[in-house]
Amino acid sequence: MTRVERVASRQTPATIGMVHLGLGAFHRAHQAVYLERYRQRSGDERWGLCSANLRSNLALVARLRDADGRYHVAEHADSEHVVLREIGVLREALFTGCDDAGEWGRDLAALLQRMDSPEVRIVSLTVTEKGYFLNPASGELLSDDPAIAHDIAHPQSPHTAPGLLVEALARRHAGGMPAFTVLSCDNMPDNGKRTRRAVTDLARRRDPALAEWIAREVTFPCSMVDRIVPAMTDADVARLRDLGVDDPAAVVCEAFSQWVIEDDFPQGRPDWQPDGVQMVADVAPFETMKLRMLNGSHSLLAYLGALENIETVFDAVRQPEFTALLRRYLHYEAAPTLAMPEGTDLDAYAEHLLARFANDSLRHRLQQVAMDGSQKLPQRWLQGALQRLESGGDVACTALGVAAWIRYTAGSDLHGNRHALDDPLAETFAALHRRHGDDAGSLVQAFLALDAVFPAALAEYSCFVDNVENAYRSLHRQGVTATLADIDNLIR
Ligand code: NAI
Ligand code: CS2
Repeated sequence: MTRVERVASRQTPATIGMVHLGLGAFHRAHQAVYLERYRQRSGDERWGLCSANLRSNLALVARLRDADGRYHVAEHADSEHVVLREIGVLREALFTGCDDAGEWGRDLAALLQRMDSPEVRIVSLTVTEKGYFLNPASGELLSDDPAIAHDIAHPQSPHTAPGLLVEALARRHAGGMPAFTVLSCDNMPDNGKRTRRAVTDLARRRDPALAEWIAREVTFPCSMVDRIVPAMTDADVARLRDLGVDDPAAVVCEAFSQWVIEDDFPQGRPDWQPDGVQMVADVAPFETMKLRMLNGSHSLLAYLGALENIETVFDAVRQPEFTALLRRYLHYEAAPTLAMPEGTDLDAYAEHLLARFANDSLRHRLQQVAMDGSQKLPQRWLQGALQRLESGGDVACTALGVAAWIRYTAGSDLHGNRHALDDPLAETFAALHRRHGDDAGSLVQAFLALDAVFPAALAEYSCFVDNVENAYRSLHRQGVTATLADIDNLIR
């Protein structure tokens, strides 16, 4: 019997003080929840939300509008305990993407007007790692990407998040308004610095004086964000209905939540520390820890599990070989690369991660985690692996992970089941698989030469290259489970 705790939301409308770009599941289960809890506790109604989708899911925006922005978050500690939280802090839901008629920007004017209002002091983002249009390895703006090229040519009707930020800041600058703070909430290393890079590089192409003003006046604090929020499935919607919540805009997530933010908000911010937000001077240790340990483990499960047609994170960690691999990766490959503040217990953090992955109420599909590998793996595996190799350590688990990822990009599992490949570099990968076919040696070399993904120095470690090749052949020869059992024989 599931024990349900219901938390209602107050009716009073809030003033919109924060605009969010990327009205996805994570935003609704993380930033919006912290703002709702802050509002409930403090009574401060100045931090209502206007949230916009720039790309997908017009239907969600319509549903939220029909519900006056109200929706529910089901926070599961496990399948026996759930907190059903009503969210009322979302005051405005907008869509600026391309609609079914092929029209872009239906709410663009409304969004830019909202971002130009003096009450708005923070603009946050969850637009996925690829939504910043930066080269994942070098961090440079992808100025030849068609979407960025569009925004360079049509700066007043932007399609991208960087384009939108530049246009909104240009209007505030022209109107003599103070800037707003830009807060990235995506899983990227130095996410604030990278967002600053994307915005100032794009602004410089438009007007160097504007770029200077942005560099001087706009802050881009970094943040570490953490809460597992799987994409909703029909089974999740039905489960909520059984709990008395009929809400097509609802989200399901784990009970755990963390938000560590660099405290750099000259225009002000909510005093949300009592609601669980950690304000710090330096986010980098927390960010790197989470990206390498949690997200690095997720990606290991995603590619190795998907090759065996395993569906969810929960299904994968129930297999002892996978949990053994994660323990080895966490304790001997990821943790040794981290420099944490005094008193941080990485062993306890690792064990807590395994417990979170074993949450039986979350159907977190491996295919969702496997998405956008080219954008995710540099910060999850590759920078840490290089550091480890430079200090003479071995990276057996990472080498196996890279081999599994390369095989995953062929678009099928080891049993011939096809899967969609959702990645900005999907065509590049398809061409490499066509060119190199079953020649594991040249295929692996070709992938490791992709400088948009792999640091060039990694391929100079012949032991790493050999280990990836050996693992790739072993996956083909004997499958995932046997390869996991045989990992020590594969590694030189
Ligand atoms: P989602 O699929 O529910 O939403 C993705 C959002 O990104 C949508 O609003 C979509 O319109 C937008 N988007 C995608 N590509 C874009 C682009 N090129 N330009 C502008 N907008 C774009 O995914 P979800 O779960 O909300 O995750 C989004 C991001 O949040 C992740 O990529 C990650 O960086 C971060 N995150 C997610 C967590 C999770 O467990 N779901 C946890 C921690 C961080
Ligand atoms: C996941 C993350 O889809 C993915 O890539 O690894 O979204 C993960 O669930 C979160 O970062 C957890 O905070």
